[in-house]
Amino acid sequence: MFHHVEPYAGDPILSLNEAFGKDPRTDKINLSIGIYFDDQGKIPMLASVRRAELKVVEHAGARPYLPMEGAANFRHEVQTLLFGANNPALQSGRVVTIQTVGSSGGLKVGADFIKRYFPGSEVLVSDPTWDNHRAVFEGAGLTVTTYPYYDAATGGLRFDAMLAALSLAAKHSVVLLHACCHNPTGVDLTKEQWQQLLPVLQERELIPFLDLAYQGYGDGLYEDTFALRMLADSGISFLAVNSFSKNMGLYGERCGGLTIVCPDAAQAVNVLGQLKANVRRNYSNPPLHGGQIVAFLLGDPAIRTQWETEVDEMRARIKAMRTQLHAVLSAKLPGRDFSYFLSQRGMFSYTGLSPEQCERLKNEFGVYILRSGRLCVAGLNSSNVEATAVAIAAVLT
Ligand code: KET
Repeated sequence: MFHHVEPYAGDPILSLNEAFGKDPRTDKINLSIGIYFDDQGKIPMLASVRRAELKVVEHAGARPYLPMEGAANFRHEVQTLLFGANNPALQSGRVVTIQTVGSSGGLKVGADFIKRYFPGSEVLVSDPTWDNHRAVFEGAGLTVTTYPYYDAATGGLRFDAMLAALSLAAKHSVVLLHACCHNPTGVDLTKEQWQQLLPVLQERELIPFLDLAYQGYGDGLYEDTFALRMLADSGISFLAVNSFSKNMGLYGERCGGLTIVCPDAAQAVNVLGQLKANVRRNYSNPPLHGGQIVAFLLGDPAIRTQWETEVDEMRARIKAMRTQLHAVLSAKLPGRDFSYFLSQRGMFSYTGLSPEQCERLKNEFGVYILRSGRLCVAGLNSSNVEATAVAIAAVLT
């Protein structure tokens, strides 16, 4: 019956992470998947999340289905986290948010929405981007192409080329943008560059689709929403997904949101209705537990403040690891420029290592980074940063 089913080649991130799990070496180092590990090499259970979860469990009762769009308190807290409580866009009723199965689920529901109402639109993603972006949009039946983004020569942004390409994009093309902490490069637009991008998006009537998977890991929980707030202020319509996998450590709970900012409240009602219909025919409604932890945490001022401090600490630890890796590598290979480790932000650095060098890192040193050269800085700690630098220096010489 299934002889025509071909083998799955695996996923470049998840399969490598699984390979790491099976590697018997005790000194192996996992810098593959985008997960934050603490200085002991463990995924932290944030104290704020633990407190919120205990409260949720204490009050837990029957487990009815959630509505298709998710829990009202979760959706409300997401909106205020993304836009600020007094944002006029929220007050006008033109912003709709649904609770999704991680931000991945939000991307898929958003992609299905685009396919249905803008069937001819192409999706433009940055070159490079998270591998799954292409997979999700193509899986929804859309055509995906790239716009210039990363400059391998400088380790920076090809901003002029990006603007030029988007200025030529067809009307109603979807432009996938990383709101902060670009994955895989760690290279972000500055505020000024976002402001320069805005008129191009408006003139071409492009549909921005923002991915905010790393809120809090760039410059701060509030600062990292700059692009969303700027677009909302401009009156432009756009989609955005956000995630609590990384900033609350709730990876396996699958807590995310899809938000669509519409021209007015009347259109927002219909957009929300179609998102609900889409959820219904995919998975009916999202799960309850993780979303309630998120909603409780964000709604409790004391626990929320504690969480904000914990996010600040995670961000600071990553920055400290960047500094250490840079220092050790610069000392070992004085002729080379490793300043990209310092300028790139978020969980990842793009090392420029070739696939062969990445293979050597894995096979000879047990250091796992993606074949693209993406290194998860959040997997470094005071016990493995030196060994990582030694291994990188070895494959570079
Ligand atoms: N968007 C981006 C840009 C992203 O890097 C991830 C996860 C997600 C969305 C999905 O997050 P979630 O809300 O958990 O569905 N990225 C890491 C893990 C993965 O590939 O699934 C990674 O790049 O390693």
